[in-house]
Amino acid sequence: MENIKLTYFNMNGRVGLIRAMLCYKKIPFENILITMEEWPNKKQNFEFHQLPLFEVNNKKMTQTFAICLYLARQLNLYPNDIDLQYQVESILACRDDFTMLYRKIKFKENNEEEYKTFKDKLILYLQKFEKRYVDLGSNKYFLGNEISVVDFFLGVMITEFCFLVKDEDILSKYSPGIKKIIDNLKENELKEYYEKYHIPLK
Ligand SMILES: N[C@@H](CCC(=O)N[C@@H](CS)C(=O)NCC(=O)O)C(=O)O
Repeated sequence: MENIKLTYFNMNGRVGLIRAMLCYKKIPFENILITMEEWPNKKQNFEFHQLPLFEVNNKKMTQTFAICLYLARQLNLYPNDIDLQYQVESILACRDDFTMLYRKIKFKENNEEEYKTFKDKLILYLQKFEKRYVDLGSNKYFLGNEISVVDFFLGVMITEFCFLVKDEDILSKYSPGIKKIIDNLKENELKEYYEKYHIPLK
């Protein structure tokens, strides 16, 4: 893959894991950041009037889920086994279950009830992810001994969701196996991403 551009806002949001996969695979890319001030005038230029936009040799791609799967396949971060492919798609699809709640928690004054709804939902999902991980054999990575796009999803997006829960270490408490994967990724495969691209949250 050559001549890669990724356009998004100055946040991790939907594209943290895309930046992380490119960084891990040492694929150079232009990390184009649009400010909120610029956005209203630029919005119309983008398909569906939303970001991210991913470009490979001027071929334009939209929709985060599809971009993630395209990249995972290109970069050998996607399993061959159809049951593991189901795991990938099913885990990545969980992102959308959090979109509205995530926005409320991240950008608005916290309302206690919304915070509790977010936290309870995240705990439920962490428990379900942990169960799948155990059922899959509790290996080095989520799907087994090969790293996949799911590990980037856990190490970037789920990590950011957990960070927003300030009053409890829910990752350790409800997903100890997944926490081990994430800690290991942060020391290794995700180290450079966290140093170069991750936008620290307050
Ligand atoms: N289904 C789209 C949703 C994209 C989306 O909601 N993008 C937001 C940023 S996370 C956006 O562009 N917001 C600005 C706007 O809608 O004007 C995807 O997964 O890529």
